[in-house]
Amino acid sequence: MTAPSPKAWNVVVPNGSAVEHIKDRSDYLRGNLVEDFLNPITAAVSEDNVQLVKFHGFYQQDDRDVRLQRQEKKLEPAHSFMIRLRVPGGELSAEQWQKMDAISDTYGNHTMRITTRQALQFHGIIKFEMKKTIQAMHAAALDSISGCGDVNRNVMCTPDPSLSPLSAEIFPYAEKISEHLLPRSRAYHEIWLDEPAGRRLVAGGEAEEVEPLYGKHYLPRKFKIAITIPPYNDMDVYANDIGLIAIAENGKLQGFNVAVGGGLGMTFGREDTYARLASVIGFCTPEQVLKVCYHIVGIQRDFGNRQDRKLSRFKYTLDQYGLDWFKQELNTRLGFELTPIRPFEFTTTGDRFGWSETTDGLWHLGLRLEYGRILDTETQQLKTALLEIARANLCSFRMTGNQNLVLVNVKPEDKVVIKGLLKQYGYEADASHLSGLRRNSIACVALNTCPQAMAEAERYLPDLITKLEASLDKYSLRQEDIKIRMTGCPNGCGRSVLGEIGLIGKSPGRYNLYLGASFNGDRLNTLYRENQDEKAILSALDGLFASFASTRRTKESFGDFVQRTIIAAA
Ligand code: SRM
Ligand code: SF4
Repeated sequence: MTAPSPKAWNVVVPNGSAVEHIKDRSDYLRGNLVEDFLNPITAAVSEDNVQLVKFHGFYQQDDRDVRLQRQEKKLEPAHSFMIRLRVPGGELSAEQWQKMDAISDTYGNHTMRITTRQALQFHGIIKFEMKKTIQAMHAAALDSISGCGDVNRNVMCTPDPSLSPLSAEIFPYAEKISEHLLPRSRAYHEIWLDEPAGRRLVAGGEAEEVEPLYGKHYLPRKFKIAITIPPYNDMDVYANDIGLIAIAENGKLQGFNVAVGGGLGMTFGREDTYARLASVIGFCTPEQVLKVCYHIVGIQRDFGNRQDRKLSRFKYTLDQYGLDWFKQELNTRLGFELTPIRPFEFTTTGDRFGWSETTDGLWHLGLRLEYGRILDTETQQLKTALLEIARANLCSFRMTGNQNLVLVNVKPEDKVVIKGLLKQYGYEADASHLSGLRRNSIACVALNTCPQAMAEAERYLPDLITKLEASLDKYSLRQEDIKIRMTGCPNGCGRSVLGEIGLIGKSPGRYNLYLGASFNGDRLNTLYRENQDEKAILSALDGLFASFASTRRTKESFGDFVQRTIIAAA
C-alpha cells in the first residue's frame, strides 16, 4: 500500500479521537489541572483531566470492591489515584527506596507495586495529596513524567548485573533514550513543583519550539522501548514498539539489532485488534541508537492512526503501510541505512533468583516477589525487610520486567546481614522451594484498582497455582520451568499472550485459556479454550501436564510441546 503524506502533526486531525482534542486544547498538558486538583467538591477530576493526568504519570481509579455498595448508597465512587514512577532501567538507590517506601505509607495504600515494565507504582492516593506525592518524588530526584500517556514510556533494560558483563555498558542507554524522548513541556514542573511558567504556545506560534519531537498532539498512542542482552530476553523485547537487542563481540558492545512494532493489547469483539511481536529490521551502532529511536517515534507521530485509539499503536501503522515502506521512510529520515541483522539467540524470558557474584567481587541477590507487590502481611514483612536493608545502605535496588527485584552491588561482608534481615521478617530468599510454574508466573494488577479488569489476576493467580501444583506433583513436574501469565482483560499488561499458559479474564471467575508461546519469548500463544472457569482450567491443564510428562521430547519446553502436539497439529 502507498503511504499517504504525513499529517501536519501540529494541527489536530479534525475528526481525531476525543483524546486528540483534549491534547489540542490542553496548552501542552496544562489544561485546568491546577484548579481541578483544588476543587473540594469531588475526589475526582474532569473527563479531560482524566486523560491529561496520564501524561503526568498517573491515573484516576476507584476501589472496585466497593463500587456497587457506594452506587446503592448514591455515593460517588471511592476515587483515588495510581501514580507510576519513571525509572529507566528500573534502578533505585537505597536512599530513593527509603523515600519511596515513605510515600507509600504517607500518601498511598501502604504497598508499592513493581510493574512489568520495571517501574514502581503507588495506589490509593487521594486527589488532594497528589501534589505532595509528586513533590516527595522530586525530593528523591525522581519523577513520573511519561509514566503514562501518548508518549514514550519507561525505557526498560536488563537489570541484573550478574547476567552479562555488558550490563554496566548497556544500562546508561535506558536513561539516555528516556531523556532523549522526554516531552519538553514544563507543565509538570509548573503544576506540581511550583516552578516558574515555561514557554507556552502563543497564538500562531510554532509547536516545535515547545515540543520539538512530539508537537502539540504528542503521539497517537503510548510508545514502549526495551533493551535486552542475549541470551536473556527478560525484557520481553518483542512486546515493545522498539526492541533493542544488544550485540557484543569479544565482550564489547558493537550495537543493537533493532526490532519494531511489538504490542500485545487486543479488545474483545474487535477482530481488527491483535497482538503482534516486533520484527527485527536491522542493526545500528551505539552512536546511532538515539537517532534511530527518535526517528522511529517521529514516523509513528506522523503516520499513526489518530481517529481510532484501538488501532493507533505503532504495530497497526506498520501493518497498514508495510515494513518495506517503513524501512525506506526510516532510512530517508536517518540519512543512513541500518546494516544487516547480526546473529543472536534468546534462551529465556525469566529472571535469575538467589545470589550471584560478578568479576568486581560484588554480589547480587535476585528476589522473587508475588507479582511485584511489596507489602507487610502477618506472616511476612517484606516491605519492612527491604526498608531495613535500604536504611543500612547495603545495596541498590533494581526492578525487573517480571515484577521481581534484584538487590545489586552487595559487598561480600554484607551478604549475611541481608540474609538475616530477610529471614527475620519471614521472607524466604531462596526461590528453589517454589515450583517452576510459580517462579515463572506474572499477573497484572487487575481488581480492585484497574478500571479495565473483567476478572481477578494478581489476587487470584497464587491460589490457582497452588491448585495446579497438585497436578504438577502427580507428574513429577514441580521443578519444571513453565511460564504462566494471567491478566484481568485482553490489554495484556502481564504479557499473557507470551505465556506458555496464558489466562485472559473474560468475566468474574472466567478466563480464555491460551497455550503454546515459546519459553524465550519469540512466539505468541494461541487461543485454546474460551470462557473457562477454574474447574475447567484445572482439568484441561491436568490432562496436558500428563501428556507432557509422558510424551515430551528431550528438553522440550511445555510451550513447544503444546505447540507441536496441539496447536500445529490442529
Ligand atoms: Fe498496562 C492500561 C497496568 C504493562 C498494555 N495498564 C493499563 C491500566 C493503566 C488501566 C487503564 O487503562 O486505566 C492498568 C493500571 C492498573 C493498576 O491499577 O495499576 C495497567 N500495565 C499495567 C501494569 C502496572 C501491569 C502490572 O501488573 O505490572 C504495567 C505497568 C507498566 C509500566 O510500568 O509502564 C503494565 N500494559 C503493560 C504491558 C506490558 C509491557 O509493556 O511489557 C502491556 C502490553 C504491551 C503493549 O503495550 O502492547 C500493557 N495497558 C495495556 C493496554 C493495551 C494497550 C493496547 O495497545 O491496546 C492498556 C489499555 C490502554 O492503553 O488503553 C493498559
Ligand atoms: Fe488492567 Fe487489563 Fe492491564 Fe490487567 S491487563 S492491569 S486488567 S488493563
